[in-house]
Amino acid sequence: MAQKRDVKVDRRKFLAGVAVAGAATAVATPEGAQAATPSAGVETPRAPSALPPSAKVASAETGTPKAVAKGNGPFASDFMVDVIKTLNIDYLPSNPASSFRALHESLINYGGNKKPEFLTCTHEESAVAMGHGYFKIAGKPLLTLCHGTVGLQHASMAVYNAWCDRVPVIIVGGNDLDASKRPPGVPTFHSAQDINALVRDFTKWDDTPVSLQHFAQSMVRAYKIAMTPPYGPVAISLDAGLQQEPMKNGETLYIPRLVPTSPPQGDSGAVREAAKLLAGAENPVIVVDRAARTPNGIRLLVQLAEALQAPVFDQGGRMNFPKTHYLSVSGPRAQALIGRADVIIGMELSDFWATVNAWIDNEDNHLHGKNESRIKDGTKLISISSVDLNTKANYQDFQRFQVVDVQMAADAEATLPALIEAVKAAIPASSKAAIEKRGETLKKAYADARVRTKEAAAVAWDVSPISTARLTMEVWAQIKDLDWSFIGSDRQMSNWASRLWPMEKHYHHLGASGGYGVGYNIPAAVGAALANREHGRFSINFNPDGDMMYAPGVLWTAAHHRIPFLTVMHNNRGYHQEVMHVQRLSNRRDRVASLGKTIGPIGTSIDNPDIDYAKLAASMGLWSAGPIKDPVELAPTLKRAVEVVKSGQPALVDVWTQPR
Ligand SMILES: Cc1ncc(C[n+]2csc(CCOP(=O)(O)OP(=O)(O)O)c2C)c(N)n1
Ligand SMILES: [Mg+2]
Repeated sequence: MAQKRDVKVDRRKFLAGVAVAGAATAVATPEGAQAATPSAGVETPRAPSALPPSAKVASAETGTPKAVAKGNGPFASDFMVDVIKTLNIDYLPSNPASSFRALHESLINYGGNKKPEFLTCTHEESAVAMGHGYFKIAGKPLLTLCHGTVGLQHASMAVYNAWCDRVPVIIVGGNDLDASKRPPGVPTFHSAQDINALVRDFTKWDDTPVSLQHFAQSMVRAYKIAMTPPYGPVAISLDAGLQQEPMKNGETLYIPRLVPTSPPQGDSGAVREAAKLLAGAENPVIVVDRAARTPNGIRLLVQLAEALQAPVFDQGGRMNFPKTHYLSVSGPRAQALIGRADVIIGMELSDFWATVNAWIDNEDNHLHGKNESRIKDGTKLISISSVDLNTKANYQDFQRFQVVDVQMAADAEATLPALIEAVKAAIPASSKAAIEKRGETLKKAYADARVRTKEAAAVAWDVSPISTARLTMEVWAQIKDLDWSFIGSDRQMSNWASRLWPMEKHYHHLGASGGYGVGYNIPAAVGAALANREHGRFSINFNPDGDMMYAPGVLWTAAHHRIPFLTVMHNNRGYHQEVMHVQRLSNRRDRVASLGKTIGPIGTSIDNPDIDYAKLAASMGLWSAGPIKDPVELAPTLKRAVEVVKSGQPALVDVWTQPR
């Protein structure tokens, strides 16, 4: 067979270790596999479903093989593995399924289960969310194989979260496309004419390759599209037949070289206009959400902020700006500064409207909420956001419409170098003293705000269930001298970690799910911990109870694959967000919320019986402790848990907490 490929990248030789006789070549198959595959040239009718093994097959599967068998390859799915290996993807978290059995078999037997390594997942949603969390640490995507209709249906919420959070995940869905060859029964239920339709509204791109060459192009294209800002998920539907067949004699295939696409940069005229507004502003404010795509983004934001001595309000979609910097603002102080601003630049915001407008839910006589502008008349707004290039019609993740004066459909990080230069050039010498004074005022206000935050954290220090601030600081005391990475979300814990911990590096805070689809936190934490593992970082996760119960099986994945991280449960024994919603409506309607037999309004509590998360974790092989209700017990237990994690294992400590 002629094998002409113009690949220059490093990959396994397709025919390595195989005897080549004349024009006919064969790939060595695992020992004993011969009996399970039809011999070359013999037409074997396709069986309707799995057959009982023949004596020959049974002996091949259970007995000691006598000789190395010859297969009838090379196999199409081996070539697919060659393609995948050029993309430098380290892991493949997946739940196994027949629709991609050929690729699965090639990955572990032909590909040696390396780059990517198969990680066994107990739910497709967990597999995709692992890729989501992993990316935010590693800056590289993972690949997830999904089973036709049902696997992709399970995966879909995680794909949506990745879409909203602008994170690339690559999904290959197995599908038995050819109805005339499709095995009857189960595979038909799991097949569709177009499985990608399930996720098309919240993926950047999808394809259904119909040939091996098409597959090679589609995989490389998918990778490039996913990894071009704005990042996002992509899906490839992969026909089971295409994977399973031997390659055609004489087929000439190549793997396109992967060359990254550069991100879109703001138009130079718009950059100059924005710089002029910022340089001339009396009270400029910088608001960021997913602006720092890489560690360099953090450095660039510091440069811009310092050039202007402007406060930076980090909305927390990523770790954008060091919390330890005196220009970092948050909470009511950030709102007050926005109220005084004459120029506001928003970078990669998911909600510009809510940045400059307030929406008040529980006001009398405003059944649909009360809207209020947060800004002065005439405040100029500038936006740099690559998501303007990524909008689709159906899902409403683009938020309310906001009029903006200078709007760049561009990547903020890629635009920052030009913007910083333009701002420096636009600042008149006469303004330098005023800018410096602005910085001095902000420095003092920063120090005052730190004191107020610490005072607030001390409130109810000794209560049981334990205050979220106390828990946050008890954990901090145990990890502060380590190279720590906060891989969970602190949104439901009054953001105490973001308010109190000295977050500076890109792996100190990862933001949240993006689409607010609950069930993201624990699998994303496992994915992030996986990415931290090779750096020897200590991964720390706070996990809400409701989130944990969507798909706790990912704990087993962490134990099985030795992914070390510490999960501390924020176990408020309920869906507290929804407690507040039902309570709010009851208040508005002047009714007492019905509690039934629970601690919150019916339908919002997770108690009676209380879930024992330590036992749940222990059942899946994790070291665990709790439930801890007395704050005095936290320090010694957390100390032991930290030692366990340092030894390379996952651990979970269950803590009964205050609601927020
Ligand atoms: C998939 C999904 N289902 C339901 C919701 C609605 N929801 C929003 S917050 C929340 C409560 C989650 O409970 P938990 O994770 O324990 O957090 P808590 O509010 O108690 O801190 C729910 C159910 C959602 N956002 N996503
Ligand atoms: Mg809860």
